[in-house]
Amino acid sequence: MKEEIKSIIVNFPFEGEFIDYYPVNNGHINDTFVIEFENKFGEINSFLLQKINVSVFKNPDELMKNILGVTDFLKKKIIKSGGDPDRECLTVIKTKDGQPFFYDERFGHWRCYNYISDSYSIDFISSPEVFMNAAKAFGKFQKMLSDYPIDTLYDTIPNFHNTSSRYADFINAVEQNLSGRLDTCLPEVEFAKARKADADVLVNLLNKGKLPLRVTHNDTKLNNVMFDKASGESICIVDLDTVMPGLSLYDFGDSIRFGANTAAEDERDLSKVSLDLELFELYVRGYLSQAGDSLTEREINYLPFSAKLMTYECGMRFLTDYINGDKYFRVHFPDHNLVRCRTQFALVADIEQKLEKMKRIIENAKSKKK
Ligand code: GN1
Ligand code: MG
Repeated sequence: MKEEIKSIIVNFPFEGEFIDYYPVNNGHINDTFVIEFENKFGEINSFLLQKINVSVFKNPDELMKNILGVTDFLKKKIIKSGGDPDRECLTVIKTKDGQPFFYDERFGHWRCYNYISDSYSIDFISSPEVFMNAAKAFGKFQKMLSDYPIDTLYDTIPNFHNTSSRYADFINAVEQNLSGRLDTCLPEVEFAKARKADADVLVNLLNKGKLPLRVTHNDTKLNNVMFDKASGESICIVDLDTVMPGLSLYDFGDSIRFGANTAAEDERDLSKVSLDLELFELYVRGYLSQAGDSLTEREINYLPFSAKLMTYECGMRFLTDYINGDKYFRVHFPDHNLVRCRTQFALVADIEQKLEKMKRIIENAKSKKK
């Protein structure tokens, strides 16, 4: 691998001597590495090198145009407000030829970002404040992009959070049973089918003009926030591949799905899976403190439902991929997608029990704002 990495990085304008690389293993789609160079003063400079998964992101030119547009826009705002654009926003490092990624038939598509020094990301909530900080970061991200020219964005993955179309993909997978695994996941298939009506709710509201289309992140997992090592404050939102026109509810709901679950996304012991209502409340407060003024009453009212819907959608995507034979998400063991699906569906069932309480939390947050 080191030889492959070396052949790729010579195409980027790095200074110093290439010292080492190591993989970053928390994504299910792209391959990510930290690469290190030593300069003549003996200092180590790090960068992020990423292989773009072009079977998922089929048009890397459009993908990178979105990212360059969004990062340029964010950097201007960060500078205006006195922030540090290199630390609070990703920076694409272009190739020696000025291209946003390097392509070679043998190696595929590779891009490079600055590495945000003295920062870390997490897969689990270490303290409630951390989740509050993540909520503020995603709320602020939403607000900063509220006047981004939405028509200039490409759909990097069409119908990404169109849950009606995700449902159709799922039914299609069941009918084709490409992997022959259908008989190993019948209860999960029934669980998904029983909630078909939910799949259409937000899509219908959007189509009727009752929910506004916004520029959204669409992959608001906790590990897509970088935190400052010294202060623990959130600094920067990363993984901008799916920044596209979408609903604010997608971003809110997906954050809850991942961060307010008391268990990991692929926990096998389903008794550990539940929605932590305190974390939900903290996220609501943090998110609304930043994005609240720009959200409509209806968006706010649908926040609890969005947590259920995004968890259902994600579970259904894992199940679809399991039935299709693990073509989309990276898996680390044979039934990984089924395990992930079961965890998501256990969380959906728990959210269903807690929806009334979640609605009360929203009412409470709204009355405090008034
Ligand atoms: C994928 O690769 P990662 O972890 O950033 C997926 C998300 C899912 C998530 C589930 C482009 O994100 O939509 O919610 O896995 N990204 C894509 O963990 O499909
Ligand atoms: Mg992602």
